Amino acid sequence: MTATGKQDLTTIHGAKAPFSLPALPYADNALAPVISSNTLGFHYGKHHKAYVDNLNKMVAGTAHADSSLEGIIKAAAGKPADAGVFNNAAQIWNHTFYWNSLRAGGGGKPGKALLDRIEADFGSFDTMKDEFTKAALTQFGSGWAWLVVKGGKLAISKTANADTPMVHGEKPLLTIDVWEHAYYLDFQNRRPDYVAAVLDKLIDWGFAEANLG
Ligand code: MN3
Repeated sequence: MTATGKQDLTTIHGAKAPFSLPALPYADNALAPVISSNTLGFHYGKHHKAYVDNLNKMVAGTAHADSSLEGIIKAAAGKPADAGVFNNAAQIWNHTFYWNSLRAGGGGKPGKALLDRIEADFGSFDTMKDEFTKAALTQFGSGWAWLVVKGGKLAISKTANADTPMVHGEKPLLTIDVWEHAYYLDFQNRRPDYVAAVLDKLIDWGFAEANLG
């Protein structure tokens, strides 16, 4: 854990194969009732774990076996022959980042340093929140919504399936998983209710501030 109570993602993402499933940064009932322990149990214990298990099998004995997770993501991006490696590696990274983007008692507004940046780059906090929500709701099918830094400015971005900002020249600050497995047990098809509840009650602006550096 770092000074902000979050995990040291640099160490986690810089580790080499065989990869291990990083511990959750809180108990599996910490995000209830927005994200139930049942959802977290499946999402972390089955989906996230499967990406780790799959990647370990895929990279064993290959040129990727001596690379870090981030090295594999960057090396495999955009290469059709490495699509499976990219998808599993990026999903490991995205999920660890997502768990750390949330906390019990989150939501509200960021501290002054980040709030000033948001107001400068979006006009207002509410405009940024509306754009974040819109990205999360308009990502067709599976994917992710992100608050990122791109070209020195804060921006909202969305990615499909396993795709991840680092391979698009963007530095992520926060993410929301909008794959159905992230919310279906708790909200069924109501993605708007899940996204609103995450932004209002769970999103960890302190994590975003720490990532801003
Ligand atoms: Mn997921």
